Amino acid sequence: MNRELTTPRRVLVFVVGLAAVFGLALAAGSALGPVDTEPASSAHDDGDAHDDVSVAHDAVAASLPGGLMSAQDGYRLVLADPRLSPGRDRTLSFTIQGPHGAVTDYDVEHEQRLHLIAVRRDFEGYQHVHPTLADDGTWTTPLDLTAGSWRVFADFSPAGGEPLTLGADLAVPGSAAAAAPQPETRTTTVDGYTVTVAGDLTAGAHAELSLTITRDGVPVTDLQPYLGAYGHLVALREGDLAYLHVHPSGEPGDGTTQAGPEVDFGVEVPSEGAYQLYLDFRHDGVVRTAHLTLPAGPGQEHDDEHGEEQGH
Ligand SMILES: [Cu+2]
Repeated sequence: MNRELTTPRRVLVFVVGLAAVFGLALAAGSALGPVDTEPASSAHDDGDAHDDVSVAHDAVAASLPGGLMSAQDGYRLVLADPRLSPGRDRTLSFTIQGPHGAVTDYDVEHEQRLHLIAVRRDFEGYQHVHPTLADDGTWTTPLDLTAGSWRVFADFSPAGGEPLTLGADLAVPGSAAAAAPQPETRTTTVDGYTVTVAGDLTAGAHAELSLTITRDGVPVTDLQPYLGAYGHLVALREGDLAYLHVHPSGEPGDGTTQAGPEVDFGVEVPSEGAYQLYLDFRHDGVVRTAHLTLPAGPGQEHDDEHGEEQGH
């Protein structure tokens, strides 16, 4: 499953779409108009200027990295309370508002109907949890929160719809020292497990990252599947927390994918900059998260006429 990967063509669409939006938005006198929350299908009836803007908005929305917007394609992430007290097991409650009110039907993706990522904006806190859905469409989950500015991401597919990642800010009051994001970090240790990443990120180009897991210097070769894979990798861009959820190149039980010590990912980041990487992996029945940081170097020029889409 590589649905989260951005292909070179999508990057192109992003650039072209952005140019279209800026051009048209200038003409319309507003570069920051309201987010278009109409379903994409409503934007195709005729060709007047407003619809051109809507189409351009949709093109941009479809090709932006996930998580930058709280509303997209007619769906909106609404937190019951955008402020929560610091502490353990604080209850986050939210709905996904759709064209017909709170969404109650979801497609299962990676064994869950909705994945929620919570991260403090200085990358000092990170949780990947699976909230519980009530009949009325209210999701709830406990989170361990420290004082600071948090971002939560809901990664889901409304039943029969396209996958979406919506993001919302969550304030946790209290005195918090905002940490500087960790610099390039290619190896880290969590609970006695050492995780090392090989490979380099390049803006707008497919990259292969190989993450190796050892414990006490011994390669771990009996990773356990977690949500249908030997690892889940979330990449967050520094500066705006653009969200990329990446899955390994192979699946458990496919006959070729080994249960460690290496987990390989194909990933394409949309721009230069630093990316904070969080790898979830499961061993001895416990899911652990390793936090790594990689810079992304400049990419090659893309040619609109001759660009070829890479298959994944
Ligand atoms: Cu999940």
